[in-house]
Amino acid sequence: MREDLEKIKHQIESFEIIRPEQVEEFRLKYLSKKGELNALIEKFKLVPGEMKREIGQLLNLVKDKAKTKLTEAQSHFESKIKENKSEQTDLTLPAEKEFSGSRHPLSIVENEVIEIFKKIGFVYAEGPEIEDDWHNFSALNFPKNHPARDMQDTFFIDEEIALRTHTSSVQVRLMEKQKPPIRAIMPGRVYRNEAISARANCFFHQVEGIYIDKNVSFADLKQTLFYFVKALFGQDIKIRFRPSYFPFTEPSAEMDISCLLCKGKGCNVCKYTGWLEILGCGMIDPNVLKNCGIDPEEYSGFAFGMGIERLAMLKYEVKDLRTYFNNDVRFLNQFEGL
Ligand code: 2U9
Repeated sequence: MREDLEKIKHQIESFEIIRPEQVEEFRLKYLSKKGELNALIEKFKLVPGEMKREIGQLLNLVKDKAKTKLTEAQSHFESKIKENKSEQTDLTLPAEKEFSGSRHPLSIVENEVIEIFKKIGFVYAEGPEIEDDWHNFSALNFPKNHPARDMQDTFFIDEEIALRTHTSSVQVRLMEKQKPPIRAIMPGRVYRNEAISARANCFFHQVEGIYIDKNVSFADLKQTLFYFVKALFGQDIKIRFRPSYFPFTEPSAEMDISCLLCKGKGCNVCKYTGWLEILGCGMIDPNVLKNCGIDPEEYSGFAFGMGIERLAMLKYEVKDLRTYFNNDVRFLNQFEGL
C-alpha cells in the first residue's frame, strides 16, 4: 500500500495541467468518487492495525496535495478567462461618459463679471476676510452708532476685529497704497450675522468696484453700469436709478434692470413691477477719499456693489439660496462645461 501511495504521489506531482480541460481530467483521475485515491481509501480498510497510523497520514498527505493542485489550477484558469474578457472589449461601443467636475455657478457668474470689467480697464484686487474696524467701518464713514456695527449684524472676533461685512475694506486698502487713477473690482466672500433661510445666509459673495480719477462724474457711473448689465444680460436690457443711502457714497442710488423674464411687462419674479433690483452705487463720499489719503478737491470717484448670489439667482432662476451651498451634485452637475 505504501508503494502504491508513493507512486500516486509522484504521479500527482508530475501531472502537467497546461490546458483547461486537463483540470477536469486531473480531478476525475485522482479526486472523483471512482478516482484512484478513493480506491486506495477502500484498500486502507485492509491495512493491519499497527500500520494504520503511518499509512493513514500518508494517505491524507497525498489527498491534500491533489486538492491543492486542483484548486490552484482552477483559479489559474478562472483569472485567465477574466483577463481575456477584458481584452475582448467591444471597441465599437460608444465611450462611457466620464464626469470631469464642474465650476460652481457662483464662480461662473463671478468670472463673467470680472471678464466684463477687465475689458474696460478694471483690475482685480483681493484682501483679507478678517478685518479691523478701520478698514471695514471707520474709513468708510460708518458712524459709531450705525446698526451695521451691531453684534446682531456683524461677526466680531474682538472689539477691533471682525469678519468683513463687505469687500469695500479691500478698496480702502488699495486707495491707501495707490494714487489715482484707480480702476478696480473686488470680488469676495463677506459675512453677516443672519439666520439662514431661502433668502439669507450668514455669508455671501459680492463684487464691488471703484473708479477714481480727475473729473469722474455720475454720468461715467451710469454708462459703465449700463455697459456692464448689457454685457451680462443682453443688449435689450433697460436700466433705471432710484435714490438711496449708503454711508460711503453721496449721492447714492440703487439700479434696477428691466425684468429678464417678462421683459418689463410684469410677472411674479419682478412682483409685477417689471423691474429687478440688481446693485447699489454712488459717488464716493469726499470723507472716504480723505480717510484713504486722496484729496477730494482734486479727485472724484464712483463705486458700486452687487451680490453674486442674486445675479446667479436671476440668471439660473434658482429660488432658494441654500441650493448654492449644500453641495448636491445633482444641482452642481448641471453647470458642467460652463
Ligand atoms: C469705497 C467706497 C465706496 C461700494 C458700494 C454698494 C453701493 C452696495 C450692496 C449691494 C448688494 C452690497 O451685496 S450687497 O448687499 N452694495 O449697494 N456698494 S456702493 O462702495 C464703496 C466701496 C468702497 C472705498
